[in-house]
Formats: sequence, structure tokens, C-alpha cells
Amino acid sequence: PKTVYLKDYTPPEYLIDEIELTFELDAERTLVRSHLSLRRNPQCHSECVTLELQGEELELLSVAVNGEKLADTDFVITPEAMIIRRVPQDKAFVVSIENRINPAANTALEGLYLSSSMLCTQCEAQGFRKITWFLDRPDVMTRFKTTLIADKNRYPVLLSNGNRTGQGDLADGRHWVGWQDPFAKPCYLFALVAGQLECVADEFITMSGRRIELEIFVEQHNVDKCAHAMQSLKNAMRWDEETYGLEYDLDLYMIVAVDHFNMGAMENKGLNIFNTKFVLARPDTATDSDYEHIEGVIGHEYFHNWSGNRVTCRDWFQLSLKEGFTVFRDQQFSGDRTSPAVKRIEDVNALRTRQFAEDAGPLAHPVRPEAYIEINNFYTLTVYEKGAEVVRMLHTLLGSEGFRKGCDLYFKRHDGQAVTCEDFIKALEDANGVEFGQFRRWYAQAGTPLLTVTQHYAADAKQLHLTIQQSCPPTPNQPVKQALHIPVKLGLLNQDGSTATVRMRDNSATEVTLNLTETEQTFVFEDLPTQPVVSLLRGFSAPVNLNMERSLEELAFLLRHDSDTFNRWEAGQQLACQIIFGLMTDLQNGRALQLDEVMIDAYRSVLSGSFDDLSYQALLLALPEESYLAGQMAVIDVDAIHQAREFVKTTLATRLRTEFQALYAQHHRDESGCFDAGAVGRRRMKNTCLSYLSKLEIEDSYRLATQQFQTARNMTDQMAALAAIVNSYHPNKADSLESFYRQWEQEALVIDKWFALQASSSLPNTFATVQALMRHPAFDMKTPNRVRALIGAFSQANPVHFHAKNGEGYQFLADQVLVLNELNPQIASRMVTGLAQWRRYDPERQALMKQQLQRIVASEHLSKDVYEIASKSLA
Ligand code: BAL
Ligand code: ZN
Repeated sequence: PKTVYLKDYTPPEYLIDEIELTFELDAERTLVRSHLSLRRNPQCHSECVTLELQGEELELLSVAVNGEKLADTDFVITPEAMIIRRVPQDKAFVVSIENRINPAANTALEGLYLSSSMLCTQCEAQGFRKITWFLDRPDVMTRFKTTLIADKNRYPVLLSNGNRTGQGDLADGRHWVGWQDPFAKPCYLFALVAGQLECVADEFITMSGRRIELEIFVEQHNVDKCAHAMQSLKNAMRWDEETYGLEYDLDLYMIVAVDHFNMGAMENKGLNIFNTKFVLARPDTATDSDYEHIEGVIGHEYFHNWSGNRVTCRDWFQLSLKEGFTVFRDQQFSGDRTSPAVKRIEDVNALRTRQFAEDAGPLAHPVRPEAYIEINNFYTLTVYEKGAEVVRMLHTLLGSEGFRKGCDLYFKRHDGQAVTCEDFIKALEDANGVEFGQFRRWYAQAGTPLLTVTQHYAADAKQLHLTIQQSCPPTPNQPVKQALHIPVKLGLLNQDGSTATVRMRDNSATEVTLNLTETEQTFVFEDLPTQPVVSLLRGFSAPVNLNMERSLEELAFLLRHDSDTFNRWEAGQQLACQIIFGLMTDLQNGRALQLDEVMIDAYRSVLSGSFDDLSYQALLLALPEESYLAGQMAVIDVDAIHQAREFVKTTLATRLRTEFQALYAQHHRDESGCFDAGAVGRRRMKNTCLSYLSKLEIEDSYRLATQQFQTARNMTDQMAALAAIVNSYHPNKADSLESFYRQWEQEALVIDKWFALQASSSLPNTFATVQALMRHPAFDMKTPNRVRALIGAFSQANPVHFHAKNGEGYQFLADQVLVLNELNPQIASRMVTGLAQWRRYDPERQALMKQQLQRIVASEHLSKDVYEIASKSLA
């Protein structure tokens, strides 16, 4: 397969000012007619007189230029393109194409496809070329007029981008609806939907007083699960006005929820298409976290209307321009809507466990990649989450006001354009009169930097000298790294836990941001009569690893006293990490395990502390995840990690049983349907306690879990109770799973939870359960959510069983990847990532994982998607 390089970018030879599209929709035989109004791009001076339009898997019926049908000798059709040998050069011209497609056969879910009985599209990144021939690249921005024609009974609702311009009935039982989008857009933002859908409607009055119609379309049985999504949309619209001064531009905003979707959601102009998972919620079917994720994703797609649609990407290497920025915006939004402290910790936790692993493995790439085989493989944690961290650092360096000034200029300067990451930085620089020269390296350099910190306190001079060295490990094609500009937030604590003033030369403050730009730098803090405790990288001010020697006592001190909510949590995590790693060494050396009293005291103090934000308290009690611990090891020992961590959890439960029971009782009440921070926090605390107590494997805890399972009237409590039952030796496990299934068999999203919970259990026999679930009538390889729930959860959230020594987990995954490769390459390639980190394991596991990757690469009919991930993993 061909590699595409950023360095080869050239502007398009032609532009398409307008497209008139007509669809005669049918599940198996959809007819597409398009008229493209083209002209040469004045910025492009090539001599070439041919026109190459991208198109794949299309059946051509006819093609004409300026109304004249082309003869077979006038053009060539390849598997990927239509090349018209000669088109007018000196004036605008129209290419008219008729082609046919089969949505029902489209299991890849790119282009136009069938989801349940509804027709819908997904065009990002390159799905439009599976609908008709076009200049399928984001820097070709076109005004779309679309007419949809379909059987009125089967497809009563017909939607596309922009505003409805007309509709009518046809004599043959069909009807039509016309749509026009006044904003020029790249074809990846095109969308259509046809089906039997109910509309939940509301309105929003913008800051300038315009009335926007809001419409959420779902299947009839889901009408009662849209209220939260609608409220979230209104919250997002208001927030973007208040925070960025950005107002919605069309008169109509539509969201459609579909069961079959490769991604979370898609920001098509005026017509977002969503995975049902990020729309549907009712207190009894969705957890508190689901509610939060829905609001976050609704916000994310809405925010794209400016960061992505009005200002879009020049080419796909610039993907982070819209994604990193929009993730940053949705993170800000969710923090403001819930708890900034909790949101930041959750985001960093996800970044460090998943993105850091990506950045340390064979698939590492810069935030702005330089090459790809299949662009769909670059919708990665690096482009999204690390990209958001890069934007966050710019926000930190400029401050809120400066950042806003920069964004204002960016949107004003580039409205209606397709631009680059460089244009974004330049706007921030120009608006603030600053230069981010060195900072740009964050876009080009892959890998997670490591900061190594040493400190020296000079009592006589009352000075603290802090030396920070930065380095970054080699990544594919980047053996040597240059120093980055890293903002490091710092605070100092006195020995009694109070805040010490940070004094550097003439400046004093309670907190500073150090600008680390050299490979090694020493910072001097003055006027410190006693040695302070350093709180470094506050708020996780840069996406880096930190190597700083700390005693358990110092970490416990910071866990008690740090005023920075992130670093307070982080101190607890590092304390737990050190202890778990110590226990792993004991295990490996056959020594009996004993939990350090420091840990028990620290947890006791969190349990007895008084917290306004109970969700935060619950996070302070969460042990580092196994995947985070794995990321810290030179050779990952999944069994030792699991055993040591379980030992810590069980010992804490045993020693602090009274405290956990008391807090459980204190916070246990039925507040189903209530989603304010207090109610959510109480549920989180209570369920954290239940999770610890279930480790005791005693009658009392079994009873507690059963009671909660049977009486819960909200999914958060029911799921937490079921998790406690499934992840212990609870006698009612089989019955509970069965009754849960019977209760919810009509609710696909709840059944996904049921699959995922079983697939991620670390208890014995899980692999047999997974195999049995593959044969369950509710399992379906053509439904991405179900595949992620079973195969994804097993291979990515069950280290102990996936990495079983005999290699059965690896073989199972490769088997499924090869099946999925034929059905849905995007989902197949996502599943391969379970094997990508093979070099991190012991030699036996390495050999077994590698063998499966080789088997995948050697198989026939491999999609570009799977080939790229599997072959790069082996390289
Ligand atoms: N643009 C793809 C889906 C998303 O990131 O919003
Ligand atoms: Zn996005």
C-alpha cells in the first residue's frame, strides 16, 4: 500500500464551488446524481489538463462534461479514481456523474450505509468517495445542494446539511426533500439520513437573539432517552458563547442517533450523526459517567462547528488542528459543568495510561503526523488527547485572556478557510505579540518527554535550587530529540502544610510557571527559612513523565496538604505505585507481603477527611490502574501487577472495613434521577466503598451487593453492584447476570455493559466465558459497540486473561481481527492495537504476540487499515 507524506502536499488543481446532489435512496440500490461546478485553482500552476476525482466501490452509469456525455475513451476508472483525460482550462465547467451504490452491503460503515433500517452516512475522513466521485480532500470547500428521494413509508424522514428548501410527494409513493447548506464545506462534513425516526424538538435563543431549532432524531423506542442530550446541547451552545464568544450560524441544528457507528459521533454541518451511546440516557439505563460522557461528546461535536467546520483542516496531517483544539474545548466545558478537579484527573489518567503507551510503542507519531497509509488509523490518542494537551500548554503560557484573544484572531482570520496547525499558533502569537518558536516542536516530535528533577536546599542562603533535565526517548523515525519548551507549574509548601511564597529574583507569588527550554536548567527560589516541600507540575501542566525522588512520607504529606487538587491526587497515586512496586519485588523474590502502614494511614485520613466534592474524594481512594502500573515497568509482569494491587486493595478493605462500611451507610440513599454534583458524588463514594468491601469475600459484603443490585433504581448503582458481584466469588453471580440480561435485553447499550463487564473480569474461567459470549445470540460482529464491548474489553481491559501464558488470548484476538478485516477494517485495525505493545512483555509472550501479528500481516485480502497497524507494530 502507498504511503502519503505531509511533505508532498500541493494545493488542489481544481476547485469545486458548488455541488448539486440527488439521491434516489434504496437500501440495496441507491442512485446518486451529481453536478460538480469546477474551475481551475488559480493558486495552482500545473500544466496538467486531466481531472482526477476520487471514488471507490462505485458503479458508474454515466459521466458528462458540460452536458456532453463522455465516451469510454475520454476517461479511465481505476479502483480509486476517475481520470477525465481533458477538461476545459480557461473557464468553469460542470461534470455530471450518475452512479449506483449498495448501502446494505456496506459493513465498513464508511460512506452511505444501513444501520438497522435507517440509511446514514459517515464521510470523515474519506467516506465521500464511496458515495460518488469527488475531490475528496478537506481543502476543497464546496456549497452543497442536496435532494433526497425515497419511499415515503420506509423513509419518512429525509435529512441533510443546512436548511430545508422544499419537499413534496411523487406519484409512485416516494417523496423528496431538498436541502441547502449556505456554508462552503469539505465533503467530509456532508451527511444524509433517511429513516423512520421520531423527532424530539426544542429551541435555543442565541446571544444575538436568533432562534435556533434543535432537533434530535431517534427510533421510536428511544424517545424517552433524549432529554439529557438536548439539555447538554443547549448548555454547550451557551457555554461557547460565554467562553469563546462563538454563536451558532444556521437556523437548525440536528442530531441523529444510530446504532452502528465506528466512532463516537460526527460533526457534519448542521446534522451531527451520533453513536447512540453518546445520546441516549435515562436514569435507569445510563450511569453517571455515561451522563457526563454524553454531555462531553455533544459539546465536542457542537464546538466543531467553529473549530473544524467554519475553520477546517488543509490536509489530514493537520487533524489535530481541529481535534486537539476541540478536545481541549470539550474538556474545559465538562470541567465547568461538573468539577474541574475531577475532570482534569480523569483526563490525565486516560492520557497517561493510554496515550503514553501509544507514544512509547511502535505506533508513536507526532501530534501532526508526517506520513500515513490509512488516515483512519490516525484518529489516535496522540492526535486527540496529546493534541489537547499541547493546546492546554498554549493556554497556560498565554493565560485565559491571551488565549481568548488568540482564538478570536484565529477564527476571524481564517473563517471559511482550510488551514494548518501553524496558522493556529501564528494567530495566538500575533494576537499576543509573543513568539512560540521552540514550542512548535510539540507538533513535530513524538514521544513522552521525561523530566528528571533534583533539588538542593542551601540552608545558609535560604535558597532552594531545583534542577530539571529533560529528555525524550527515541520513537520510530525520530532517534534524536530536541529540547522542548515545557511549562512547569510549581508551588511550595511549608513543613506545616501551609503555602510558602515562591520568590524568584524580584517576583513573588503563591505559584509560578517555569519555562523549561533547555536540556538542563536550574531554578533558584529565595528567602526560604526552612526547606519547603516542592509541588511540581501542578495541574499536570505538561504531558511528561516526572522522575523525582520522593519518600513515602513526603508523598503522604502532599496527599494531606497540597492545595493543588491534581497534585494532591497525584501524590496518592505515586504513594500507591511505590508501594505496589515494592510488593511486586517481594512477590518475585518469594517474600511474604505486608502493606506499609503509611498507606493505611493515608487512606484512613482520606476516608475521615471532609470533602465538598465527593467525586474527588472517591478519586483519592482509587488505586492506580493496572495499565498505568504496566506503563512504568521495563518488562510488564501482568500477574505480579494484578496480585500486588489486589493485595493492597484487599488489605485496605480489611484494615479500614469499619470506615468503608460507615461511609457506605452514610452515602447510601436513593437519589435516582438526580444528577447534581452532590448526588453523583454520594453514589461515587458509596460505590467505591462497595468495591473495596467486596474484596473481603464475606457474607456481609455479598448481602450488601445483592441488596443494592436488587433495589437500585438507577444504572450507576445497579451496575456498581453487579460489578461487585461479578468480580468476586459471590454465590449469586450467575443468577444476577441472568436477571440483568432479562431485565435489559431490549436495551442495546445496557447489554453492551453486560458483555464488557464479563469480558474484563480477572477471575478464573473468563476466557471460556468470552468464547461462550461470542456465540451468544446478542453478539454481532457487525455492530461496533458490541465488538468493542466483548473483544475490545477482553483485549484491552483484561490484562491477566488476555496475556495468558499459553497465548490463547492472542490467538483469539488475531482470529477476530481477521474476521473483522473483511467486515469493517476500521474496527479491525483498532483491535490490533491489543498486540502492538508486544515488545514490553517477557520473551515467551513476545514470541506469541509477534507470531499472531505475523499471521495477520501474512493473511490475504488485508485492508490498508489492518496492514498499517500490524506491519508497523512488527517493524
Ligand atoms: N471528527 C470525528 C469525530 C470527532 O472527533 O468529533
Ligand atoms: Zn472531534
